[in-house]
Amino acid sequence: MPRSPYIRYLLAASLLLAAPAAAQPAATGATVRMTDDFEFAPRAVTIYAGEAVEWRNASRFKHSVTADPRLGSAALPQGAKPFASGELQPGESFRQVLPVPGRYRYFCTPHEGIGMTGTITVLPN
Ligand SMILES: [Cu+2]
Repeated sequence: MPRSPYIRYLLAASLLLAAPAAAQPAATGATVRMTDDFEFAPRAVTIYAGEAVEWRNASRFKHSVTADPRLGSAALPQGAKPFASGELQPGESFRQVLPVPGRYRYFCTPHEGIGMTGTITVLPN
């Protein structure tokens, strides 16, 4: 049985209503480069709650973004979920939305021992 034009209209309208939430990614509050000198640059960034931080591996080496206290010297505000990029190849990037305000300390798994760490301050909005 063919769908009536009215049903098709309802379907189209519901898709339009659903679209904005799915199509609007969180704003990028800060971008951090992962360098050949085994550093996060800048090492400390500040964003507002609900924004994303984006990391780009701009080096010749593999790096990671690891904010999980079970895996090393990371620290998260109360109620924040641990996150980890896994291994990022040269040229790859990783993005994390942070809805919980507070101070985050993260590290690079292969280079934590030589001081490749960073902090994020998430301000309430
Ligand atoms: Cu690294």
